[in-house]
Amino acid sequence: MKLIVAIVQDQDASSLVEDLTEKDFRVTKLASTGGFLKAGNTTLLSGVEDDKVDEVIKVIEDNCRTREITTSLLTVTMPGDTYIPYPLEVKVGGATVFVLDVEQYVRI
Ligand code: 2BA
Repeated sequence: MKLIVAIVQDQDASSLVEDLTEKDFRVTKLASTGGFLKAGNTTLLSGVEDDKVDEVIKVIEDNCRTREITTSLLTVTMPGDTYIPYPLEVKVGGATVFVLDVEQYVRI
């Protein structure tokens, strides 16, 4: 068995969870925050049989889009806490996916 950890954009999360559950995959949705942008994103956990991993990744691909995001990060440039915002363009990926081996899976 594998545990799929997928970090996706909030906008894509609902349709992705819907598609996964429609296909009988179990999924847990967590609210998360990206370390770089410090903006909300969604982390999904899904435990699946080894032979289903590709199918889940395909569903993720079908639902998640790459987006250009313009944001403004704050930086401290002066002693005395002067904050200067500067615009930053980043391409946020459709999804960041980790596939981990599961040692044991128990449902009680
Ligand atoms: P954030 O850390 O908020 O990153 C958002 C986007 O900012 C990233 O998109 C990337 O385009 C850019 N970015 C991140 N760190 C950067 C850096 N040091 N320099 C320049 N640009 C940077 P994605 O790569 O698609 O990542 C989207 C979200 O997925 C991330 O949000 C983070 O929450 C998660 N993530 C990505 N890679 C990860 C990893 N190796 N481990 C854990 N979480 C990861």
